[in-house]
Amino acid sequence: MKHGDLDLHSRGQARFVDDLPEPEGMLRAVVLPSPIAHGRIERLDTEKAKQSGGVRAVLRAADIPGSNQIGTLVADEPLLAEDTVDFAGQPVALVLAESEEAARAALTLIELEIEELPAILDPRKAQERGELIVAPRTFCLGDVEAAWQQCDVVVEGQVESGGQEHLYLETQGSLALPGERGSVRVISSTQSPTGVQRVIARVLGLAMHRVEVEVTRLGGAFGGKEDQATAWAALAALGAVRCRAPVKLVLHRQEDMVYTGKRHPYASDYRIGVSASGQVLAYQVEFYQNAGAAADLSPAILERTLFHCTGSYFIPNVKATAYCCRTNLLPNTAFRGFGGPQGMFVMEAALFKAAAVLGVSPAELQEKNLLKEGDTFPYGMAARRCSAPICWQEAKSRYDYEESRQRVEAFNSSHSLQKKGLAFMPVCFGISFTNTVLNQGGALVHVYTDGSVSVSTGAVEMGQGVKYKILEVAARMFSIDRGRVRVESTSTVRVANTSPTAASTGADLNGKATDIACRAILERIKGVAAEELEQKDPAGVEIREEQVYYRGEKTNLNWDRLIPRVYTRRVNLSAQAHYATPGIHFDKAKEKGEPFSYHAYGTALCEVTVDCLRGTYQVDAVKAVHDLGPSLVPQVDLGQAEGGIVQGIGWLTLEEVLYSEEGRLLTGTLSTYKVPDIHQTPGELEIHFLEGTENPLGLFHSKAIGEPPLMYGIGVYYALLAAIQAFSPESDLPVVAPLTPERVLMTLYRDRLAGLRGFKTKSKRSVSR
Ligand code: LUZ
Ligand code: MOS
Repeated sequence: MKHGDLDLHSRGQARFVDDLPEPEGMLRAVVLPSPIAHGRIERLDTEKAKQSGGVRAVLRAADIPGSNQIGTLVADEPLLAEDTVDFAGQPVALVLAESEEAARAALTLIELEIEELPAILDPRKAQERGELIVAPRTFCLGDVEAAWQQCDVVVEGQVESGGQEHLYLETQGSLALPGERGSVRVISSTQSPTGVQRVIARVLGLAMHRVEVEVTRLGGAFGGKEDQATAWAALAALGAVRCRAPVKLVLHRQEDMVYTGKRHPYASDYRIGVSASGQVLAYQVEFYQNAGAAADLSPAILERTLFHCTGSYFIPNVKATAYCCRTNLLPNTAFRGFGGPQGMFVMEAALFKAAAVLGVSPAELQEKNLLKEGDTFPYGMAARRCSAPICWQEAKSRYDYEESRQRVEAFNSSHSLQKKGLAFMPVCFGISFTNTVLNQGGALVHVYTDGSVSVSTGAVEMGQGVKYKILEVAARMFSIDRGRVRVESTSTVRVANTSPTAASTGADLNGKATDIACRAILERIKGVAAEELEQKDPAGVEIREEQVYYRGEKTNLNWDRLIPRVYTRRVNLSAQAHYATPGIHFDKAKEKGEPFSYHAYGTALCEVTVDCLRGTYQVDAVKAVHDLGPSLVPQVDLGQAEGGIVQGIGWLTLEEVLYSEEGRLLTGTLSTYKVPDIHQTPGELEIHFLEGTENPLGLFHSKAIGEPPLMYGIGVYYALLAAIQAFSPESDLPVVAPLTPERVLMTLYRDRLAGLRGFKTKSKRSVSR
């Protein structure tokens, strides 16, 4: 990793938005948020605030020159509130002042009166009241109604999964620099430079060519800056254009936690039908997505829940329905996995309970129903190059499942107040944006006359290491030293109409565009080399480790000598290229198609130990076999897998997003919201990249890595449930995440607690024939 930015990061020299040198006359912007979840604005008086020292302007919706609309999928989100507020934390006014202190002082002088309206927080209630952001969608395969008759056991249940704070190290922020004729240049901490450019143009009433958005790097994003960096960039740009001064808007940690949306909580109902031999014959599921107060990316996220509702399994009869429910919470947004984890979590709940009712281990049911080559997903696509069974078998043998199972059983029978649990988690994740249009990438490559190379793409570096993969592509294509290649910041001027760096596709889409651009330059370079060598056949020229060969023979030309010759002969040393994923399509009317370029597969084995006196637990091991194809940059892929797993564990075990009954976030600080630290990291965390596989559809035959490993964390939840079951054997354990130590304790003793007054447990029905 010598050519990365690790030296800058470790020395604190890597620059993020808030580290940029501050331009002369720069103003600071701060936002007045709605203090309540739902209400009608009766009065907004900014006069006193405007008179406050150092204040340049206080802006409200009426000050927006273009359209006060930042919604992208659905036009339902004002940049600044107009007549109503729909969630606590919603921006109502923007203060611009010479210092942050002055701006904050002015905030307290704004007079805001709101008549409170009832707030809906629960997605099921929202659905009952018809508060849906888009029409419900249903994916069907086979005929569930007919299939129930053939099942020997039919089991039902409810599942709840919670939100998750992104907690990127760098909070949301933007620096906006006004230019000539009302144009603006914005440095934004966004995953979606073009998305930000488009919205700023709309809000300011400008053509897109007057708005440049540039991103050097992000200090993490995890989906939280796919759509939700936009508001802060647009507010900074609005301030810059209105005040004709540079404006910086960077959220404090607590502001970021209180103002920005999170992973969607889901409530779900399922029904699963299994034959006596353990074949899952039918699965029906309804998802109630808590979208929050505006659409944001919720409909797309909901779609991915449907795509992954059967997880890593083949089920011949499926009916899955999904509701996008409008509530008065923060607009929830993209988060690593993008609705997929929520869908898979319910599938695993259904298998866990069905296994308990059948009296077999969940592993047996999981293995029996695992996807195999040619199986059809509910959306009509067939599983191809399906490595689900190999990964499962490899995990089973490599991690000594049989031995572990016996060891865990022996431990559990000899310990009454400590129990261990074991669970497999197979993952199958579709790679491509489910919105087909977004599956395109771009690159601009220059070779300078000294032989150094500059690469710009549409990909945003957010710590995931896409930069190193792009660098690797260019270095391999030219066969030059990695130190010769520089991967530039991402700018809408250099690469236009970019898709967000998201959906695990950043390296595939932009790496392939880089590949195409480099190839075009290389062809021209080879043409010149052939001329220089007085040879007829450019195809006979090859560059290997900076040395030029002709038909396998070393020549006296090398990269250093050749490139200036290309320039001297007036041949173009630059190329722009575009890549669009071939072969993908989806018909929303039929809910069938081939939405994904390919699927990522793998299996993890998870082990936990629960202290049944205290409810505390430790994650002993997560060991995964993951099919990645040949890794392009193994350190990057390993880092993504490890980080994803720990983040997945955090989502389902520790991280609890709580709101008051009035819809105010209660967990908006790091003292009330717990993310995993080294103590919650699995004692053993092992990732084995399956050997000998190839993915012809991926970058240098590799596979995308960003999101899939997060879902191995789901296995830790079911390992905890298995441990709880070992303590209090019953088939009807509630499936509510996060499974915090507090909730573990309540679950362990829920029979006894149920006798106490005022303590409610949900009763669940299971039907068995
Ligand atoms: N973002 C998006 C995503 O816009 N579409 C997707 O399908 C997606 N999938 C995963 C993560 N982000
Ligand atoms: Mo994402 S959840 O921005 O890939």
